[in-house]
Amino acid sequence: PNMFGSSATLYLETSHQEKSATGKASNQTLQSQKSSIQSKYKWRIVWRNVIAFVYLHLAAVYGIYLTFTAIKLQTTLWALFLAVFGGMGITAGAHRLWAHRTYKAKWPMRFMLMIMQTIAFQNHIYEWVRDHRVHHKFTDSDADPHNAKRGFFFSHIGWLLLRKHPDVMKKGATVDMTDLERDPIVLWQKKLYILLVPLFCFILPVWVPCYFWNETLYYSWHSTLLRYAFSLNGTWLVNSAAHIWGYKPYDKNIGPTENKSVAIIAFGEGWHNYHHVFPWDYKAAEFGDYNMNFTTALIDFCARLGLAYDMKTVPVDVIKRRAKRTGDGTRYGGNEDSQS
Ligand code: ST9
Ligand code: ZN
Ligand code: ZN
Repeated sequence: PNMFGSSATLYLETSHQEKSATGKASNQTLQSQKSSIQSKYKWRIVWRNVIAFVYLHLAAVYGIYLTFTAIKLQTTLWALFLAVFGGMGITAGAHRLWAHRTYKAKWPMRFMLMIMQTIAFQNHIYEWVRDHRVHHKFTDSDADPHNAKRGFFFSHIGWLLLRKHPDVMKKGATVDMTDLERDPIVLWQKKLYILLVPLFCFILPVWVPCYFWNETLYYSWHSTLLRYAFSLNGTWLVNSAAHIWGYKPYDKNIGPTENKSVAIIAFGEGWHNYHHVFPWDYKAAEFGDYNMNFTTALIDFCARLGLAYDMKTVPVDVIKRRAKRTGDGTRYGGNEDSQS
């Protein structure tokens, strides 16, 4: 095993074995067929991304040190605000609205969510949603962009450091994206992303502390990188940790898990076993409690303002029946009526 996942190792090893095995007569046909298919996939490391992410994480660690020694408190509060604001652009916007259509939103809300999603710099909405829909359709297989079968490192960050597996493109082409192609706000962001990202993820966030409370450019820059690295890792934990550790009350046969720590860090996106079984639920969880699902609170608040509507949920008896049929028994197991 290595950091890009054991299955990738297998691909490299089989292609190597294929060469060395040509002289040997006793090579199983099935084995060599498998090898020739798998050997077509080789890692192609994208060094630009490796360098960028190494720098980002070094700067973020230094940013932690500066936060406790030099950076002004206002600057840190500003960074925290942007982490939450941008994070909600991902959870309420890219994820629950655009990727899964769990509710509908009027255009002023969609516009705000688009700006918030840009602050988070996790690719434009169209690309984010395409990767995410492909992740749901082909979960934990080679066609899943962040296939968790390839290990923690690959599903966390490794997938952003390599060219994609050919299956992602091939099978990904079957995913319908026409709804996003009809949303002018999504198309506008896609077209101008190259300008919007530097502006909303870096330039404005760095400028505000310098202008309003005389923070130094150097400190503001490192605070901004810390905020960005923090939100990225919080998001990536959904793909890594919440596909590895936790209970599977709704379907024990799939990889995604219920992970409370991730739910707290990712504003309610850690109830991932539930989410993969019922992806159309706007709560992305069985329960509506706000403390571990800040995103649901935001959507409900917007609904009260009339900005969000048509929120979809799943009837309790449907959840119960499914949990009893395929769950691991940690919820509604045995006698369903003893638990609320
Ligand atoms: C980032 C994204 O971090 C994080 C997403 C996380 C998702 C989490 C889900 C959980 C939900 C909850 C979130 C909670 C959040 C809480 C916040 C808490 C604080 N289908 O990609 P390319 C085709 S991004 C169909 O270049 P390469 C397509 O034709 C970080 N087709 O592939 C495409 O062309 P076009 C910042 C697909 O060359 C062509 O292939 N961003 C699909 O292999 C080429 O696509 C970065 O760092 C598909 N899925 O490169 C950038 N995909 O687009 C990183 C591709 O023209 N990315 N095609 O249609 C890259 O540099 C590259 O994508 C690459 C692969 C090197 C990784
Ligand atoms: Zn999802
Ligand atoms: Zn997932």
